[in-house]
Amino acid sequence: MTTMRLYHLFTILIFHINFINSLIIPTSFNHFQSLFSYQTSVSSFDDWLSFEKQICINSILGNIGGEYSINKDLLPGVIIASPSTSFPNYYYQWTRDSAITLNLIVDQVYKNPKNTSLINIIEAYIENTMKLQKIPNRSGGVDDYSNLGEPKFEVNLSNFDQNWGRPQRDGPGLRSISIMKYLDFLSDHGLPVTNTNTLHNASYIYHEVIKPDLMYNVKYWNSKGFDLWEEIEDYHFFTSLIQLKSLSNGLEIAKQFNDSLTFQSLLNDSISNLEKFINNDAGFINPYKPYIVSAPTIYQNNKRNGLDIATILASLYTHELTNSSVIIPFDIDNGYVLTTLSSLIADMKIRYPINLQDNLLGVALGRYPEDVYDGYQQTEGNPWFISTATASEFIYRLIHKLRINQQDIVINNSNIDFFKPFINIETENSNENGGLEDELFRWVLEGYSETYRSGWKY
Ligand SMILES: *[C@@H]1O[C@H](CO)[C@@H](O)[C@H](O)[C@H]1NC(C)=O
Ligand SMILES: *[C@@H]1O[C@H](CO)[C@@H](O)[C@H](O)[C@H]1NC(C)=O
Ligand SMILES: *[C@@H]1O[C@H](CO)[C@@H](O)[C@H](O)[C@H]1NC(C)=O
Ligand SMILES: *[C@@H]1O[C@H](CO)[C@@H](O)[C@H](O)[C@H]1NC(C)=O
Ligand SMILES: *[C@@H]1O[C@H](CO)[C@@H](O)[C@H](O)[C@H]1NC(C)=O
Ligand SMILES: *[C@@H]1O[C@H](CO)[C@@H](O)[C@H](O)[C@H]1NC(C)=O
Ligand SMILES: *[C@@H]1O[C@H](CO)[C@@H](O)[C@H](O)[C@H]1NC(C)=O
Ligand SMILES: CC(=O)N[C@H]1CO[C@H](CO)[C@@H](O)[C@@H]1O
Repeated sequence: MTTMRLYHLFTILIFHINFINSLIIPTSFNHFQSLFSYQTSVSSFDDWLSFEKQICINSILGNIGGEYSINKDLLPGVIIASPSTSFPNYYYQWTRDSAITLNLIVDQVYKNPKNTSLINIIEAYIENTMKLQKIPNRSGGVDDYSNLGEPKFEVNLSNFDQNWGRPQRDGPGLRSISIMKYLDFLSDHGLPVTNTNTLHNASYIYHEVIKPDLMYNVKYWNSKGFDLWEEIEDYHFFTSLIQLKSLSNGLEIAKQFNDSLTFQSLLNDSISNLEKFINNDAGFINPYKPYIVSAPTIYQNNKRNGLDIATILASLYTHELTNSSVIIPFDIDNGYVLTTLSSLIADMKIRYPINLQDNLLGVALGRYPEDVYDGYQQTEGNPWFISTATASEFIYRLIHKLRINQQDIVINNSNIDFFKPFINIETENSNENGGLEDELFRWVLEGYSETYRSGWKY
């Protein structure tokens, strides 16, 4: 492989990122400003980025009860999906959305540990969680923890009593991941709990709020439930990976709080069983598919081909930017994960009319190929910001991971579908061993090589 060819790879990777971004970032800042009537002097991408970041954070905080809420009636710590109350009515708190949002707020406090406004919001959310965890609902009762699979609540902290796709078994995992991160934050900064009246101390939060969610994962990791899009009942790669992350972080925190060895080994056993389930038994890995099959029973019933942006979301969400002592499989550089993204792109490039224009700068992605939800009702599927932005974040994170670790780039049969558009593999491989069907295709760019390092100059 020549240096030229390598530049080609990086150039196209970077172009690809820009192309994806051109779909989510307005190409003209002026247009953007007039659209939202913000008066600023945005002059460069970096300026735009910090400007946009604050807008995003403020918009998120506007949807959370507390100091920054746009609706002052909203109870502190209640996170609404949207202020929209009709067409569609999203004025509810979803367990999953709230937990993921809270995770981001905890990241903000990590950057600004003295921000008591944000700390109050986080602790109010934990208090609300503690209340909701104690109420039986249509997902089940309190004694066997089954109520914790409830996906959605009214904003006044009462049950949502109408029909819904329930239970959704990723909720307790997502919620505990975020609250454990907050306890890590307190411990890293040597800070006490602020709201000692109801939350007392970190140990109390661990025992009263986190542990029930861990118990839920211990009991139900092997049960089917509804997916993150709230449509199908099955095992779900997203849900399983979230549960594994929650249990693994849970074991670490159980040790920190000197919990019983019995409980630690209960977690430990669930972790190894769930890991085996994810790698082998669930059917996420299928000998006939190069990508991860998101919901294996639905796939076996020929209802779906198994591709879903939820797989990419799962990989991103369970693998942090920083080193973690907890190792979760299917990191962003895993061949199955990479091939899931390239297969989604290959499908949606020709599926959605917006991607069929001339001079297309990128591929706008939807949730999954068979999707018929238009955002309000079932007509036809379409690309979504959440999916397209996820692909973009994924590629940034992949490059970041390779680069900071100076990690070898190994292109082989496990990930060749992902890399194929970026390099001229056919030419490369047209020597004595033949084409892409070659069973032992393997090409390595070593992380310490000059070619590798000079490639990052883009
Ligand atoms: C706390 O964070 C919010 C959101 O980023 C910000 O608007 C506010 O100014 C911060 N407060 C302090 C005291 O830093
Ligand atoms: C909470 O809100 C729901 C939906 O608006 C309403 O039906 C219920 O009566 C309220 N509960 C309380 C305790 O206010
Ligand atoms: C935490 O608070 C609980 C409830 O007030 C109390 O029983 C417990 O001793 C406290 N634990 C620590 C480590 O302070
Ligand atoms: C756990 O036990 C260790 C060793 O006995 C002790 O240093 C530590 O403070 C304990 N942690 C908690 C949260 O009680
Ligand atoms: C945890 O599980 C692993 C794998 O099953 C096992 O090797 C290890 O001994 C277990 N550790 C504890 C503390 O139970
Ligand atoms: C992450 O771990 C690797 C391997 O253990 C180490 O070389 C690297 O310095 C660590 N990075 C950070 C940011 O801690
Ligand atoms: C491809 O390379 C990766 C990373 O070295 C390895 O984990 C994987 O097993 C390889 N796949 C094949 C089919 O050899
Ligand atoms: C199984 C169970 O306990 N269901 C409860 C769920 O919540 C409603 C009220 O919102 C109760 O009436 C049910 O008994």
